[in-house]
Amino acid sequence: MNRDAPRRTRFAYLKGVITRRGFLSALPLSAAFAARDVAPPVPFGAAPSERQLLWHELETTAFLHFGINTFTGREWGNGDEDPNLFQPSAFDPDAIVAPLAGAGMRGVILTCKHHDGFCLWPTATTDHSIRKSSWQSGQGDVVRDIAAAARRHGLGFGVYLSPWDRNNAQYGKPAYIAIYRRQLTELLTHYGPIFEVWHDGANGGDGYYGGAKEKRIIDKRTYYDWPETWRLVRALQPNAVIFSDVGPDARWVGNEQGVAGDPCWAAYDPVGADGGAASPGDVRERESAAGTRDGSQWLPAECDVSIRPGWFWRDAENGGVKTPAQLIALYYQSAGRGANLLLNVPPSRAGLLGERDIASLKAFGEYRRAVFAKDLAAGAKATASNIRGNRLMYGPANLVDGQDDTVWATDDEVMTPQVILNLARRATFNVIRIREAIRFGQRIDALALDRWDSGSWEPVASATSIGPRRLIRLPQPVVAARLRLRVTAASASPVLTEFAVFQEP
Ligand code: FUL
Repeated sequence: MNRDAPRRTRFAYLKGVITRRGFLSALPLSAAFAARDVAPPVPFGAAPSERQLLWHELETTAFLHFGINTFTGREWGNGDEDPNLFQPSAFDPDAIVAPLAGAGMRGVILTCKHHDGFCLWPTATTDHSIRKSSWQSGQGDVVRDIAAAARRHGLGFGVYLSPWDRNNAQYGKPAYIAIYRRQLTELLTHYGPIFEVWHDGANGGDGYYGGAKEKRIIDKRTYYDWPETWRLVRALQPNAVIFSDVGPDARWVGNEQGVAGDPCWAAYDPVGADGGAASPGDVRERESAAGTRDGSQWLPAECDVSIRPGWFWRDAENGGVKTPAQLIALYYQSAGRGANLLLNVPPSRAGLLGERDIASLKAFGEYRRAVFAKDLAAGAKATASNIRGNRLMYGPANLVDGQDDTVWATDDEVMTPQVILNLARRATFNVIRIREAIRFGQRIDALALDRWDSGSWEPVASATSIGPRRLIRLPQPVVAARLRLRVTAASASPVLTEFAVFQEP
């Protein structure tokens, strides 16, 4: 999986050698010479592909559950709906996407087809689609419109295509797999770059199935021949991250509450419910939240959760929209543990987001901008117990330079180093952000933080897994003139890119 990804120069750590050459040449010749001999750290364990590195940077993304269920009030449509029920009266893709962008979402995934089989684009594969609705004279294409709006607002666009199809007469037979792949091909070739392809684990059961109205159970391990479908995705959209219960790029976190495990390891070796091979829809969910410390695959967690009680819009649930405080708490429990948050905000029958949903998104976005705009440790004077090869390019100043492509690294045998930040001015803070340079794998097992304000070190917090991002939200603000980060356990010499502190308003 890591081999076929294109190289991304922006993450080339050796770039530092070039950009800092002017600085290095000001050093005594011996130091500059010694520097040249230091090899970068060797990645530890499973490490992310280029497409996964890009995906980690998204941090928070949005889900849009929209379709025939929006008009029937159901969570799982049976597949026997009249397509003409799909009549969003004031559909406005920009009005849907703009509040998501305002909340800091960097991608949006649309339910192009849910379990009912109703397609939101004019597919050639079935009549159970938007083409059979009189809406926009049968010319409507919600996939096209949301994809275009996402691009206008700077968000990536992703597709959810339910493997289970309760409408299709062929479901359960080999012919349906060919149809599913044709649908995927349409989605991956007509709508520009796709950042994520989402395969649901809910598979097989009662349905309409072209009028057969029966129960169809499939073998989750063999029926879909997932490896072949994923080869198709790779061929059509090489940069798209493929999500399912078992990856191959991102894993379901194992719950629909949006909460990652603590710890939450990016690596994961999924096991089927019966202890055998795992597949989408057949995984020991309780193990998905934490992942596998020494797992063989980089399969980071994605935390899906709805802003409303249900995945689809229902007027009766307007009172259950999550508050800004709830969204903020979820952010710390998902993105703050190194996972990505996938927040569902379902459009209404009007084809718009609800007022309360928009208000919560707005406040969530304002919170994020207010808190994370100012790193109070930026520019602090940093000293470390060890620096890899005594090289400036691996020095602790890289933790507070605001750049994600510079690192503090230690010599290979130094597993539990510490770094001290002398803050430019005494700071009051209650949020801490630490990032590992995950290109080198997830190396740290535990760390502790201390503060110095009046003559002694005092413990502030501790954490286990770090990965792409660890946020610690203290119950009360604390004051510090100096900060100390102690790596207390590691599986390989630490490579960190950020140590930042912030103050909630
Ligand atoms: C589940 C589905 O069954 C729900 O309807 C929803 O789409 C959720 C995101 O995934 O497995």
